[in-house]
Amino acid sequence: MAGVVVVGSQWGDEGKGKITDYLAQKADIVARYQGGNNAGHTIEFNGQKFALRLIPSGIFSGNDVILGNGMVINPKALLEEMKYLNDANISTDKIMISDRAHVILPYHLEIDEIQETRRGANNIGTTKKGIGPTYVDKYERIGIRMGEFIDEELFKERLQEVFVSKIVQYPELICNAKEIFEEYKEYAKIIAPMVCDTGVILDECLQAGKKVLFEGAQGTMLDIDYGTYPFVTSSHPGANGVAEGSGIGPLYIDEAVGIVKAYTTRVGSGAFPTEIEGELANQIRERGHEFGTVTKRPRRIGWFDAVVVNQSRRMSSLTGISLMLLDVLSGLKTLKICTAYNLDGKIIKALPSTIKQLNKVKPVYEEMPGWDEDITKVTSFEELPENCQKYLRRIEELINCPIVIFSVGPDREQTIVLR
Ligand code: 2SA
Ligand code: MG
Repeated sequence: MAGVVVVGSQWGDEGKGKITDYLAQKADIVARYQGGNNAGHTIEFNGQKFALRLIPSGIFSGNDVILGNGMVINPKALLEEMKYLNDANISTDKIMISDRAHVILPYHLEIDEIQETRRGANNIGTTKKGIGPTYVDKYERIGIRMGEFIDEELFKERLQEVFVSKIVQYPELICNAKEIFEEYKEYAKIIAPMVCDTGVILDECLQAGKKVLFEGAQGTMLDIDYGTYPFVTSSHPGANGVAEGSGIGPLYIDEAVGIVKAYTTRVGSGAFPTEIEGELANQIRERGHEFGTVTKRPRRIGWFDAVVVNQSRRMSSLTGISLMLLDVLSGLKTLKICTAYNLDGKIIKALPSTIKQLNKVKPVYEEMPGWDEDITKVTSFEELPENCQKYLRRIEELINCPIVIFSVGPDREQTIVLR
């Protein structure tokens, strides 16, 4: 192994934090390559629960951790998260931040809010962390990158220049450049020693045969190109985003583990073909604690959608699946799996590109009998009830990818590694 990537393979919140934490123990370095503090990775061990937004989960294993160039980083949120970890006696000395990562500033947060309001009923349901507006600046080529941010003079200059154009576009902005500068130049001083060319560091590690774990955030259905556009985030959460967002080439990636729930969830707006509502959805939501880590929003619930996961396998060249929250399904009489979509009478096996079509598709379901047993103490595949084993085997067949890990509870001990 050289490079391994952990990929959210539905709409995010699949339980990546837990698997990253597990795999991080075998890696030398852990890197994030996209997104920002819109992520919410929950890790539980020794009866303690941590929620990370920006810092890679490898921080708990004492790994070197990298915030890659493909990320958008809110300096204030980063320092808060470091303090949160330090207060729990977890060292943050090994954080490295790409000099090319883009900086989220207060106007990005305000603009995120303003845009969502302007969208009205068609709002995306963003996390309002300024993610989209910061990526817009990146591609408009006016963004402020970490390398500039930590150069006080340059930061001041760039900020003034950018702010002038922002205030024209968004006259309702409350923040102002002077105050932002005064506050953020202090953050820059603390962050400066962590900023470097992280692509070079990753390359050196990989060349030396060290193990790098790439930690994806969100999920492939939120990919800016291949997700349920425009109800997506502004980055590439899959393995397809690793090279772009970390400064190394794609051939370093040897394994891509897709993290998948045994059912499906989504937060925010947008099409969700296998969505279920009512009592059953409530039951799964409560049992699976399906509420956003960052925003506490109740997540929408649906059946397992093989079309979605199959697309994720394709986009990320998944080599294995980690099936999460399997225990949540115990006690359901019948389980449904979506094997294809029916679009105007035509059976399709890939997601259509427009929301209009996506809103029209009808899932084609296959039904399987459920199981009643409590499986939270299971330690092997063989101990799973027969119907549960069949459910796993069927999923593997449908997505043409082996299940390499399954999980039956939040603790490190409840992760069963198959191969
Ligand atoms: P944004 O803020 O621009 O990235 O939002 C755009 C869409 O992407 C979705 N999105 C997410 N979906 C699931 N989980 C996410 N992270 C947090 C978590 C979410 C939370 O892990 O729990 O706390 O609510 C995440 N981040 C972005 C978002 O819902 C929009 O649909
Ligand atoms: Mg999450």
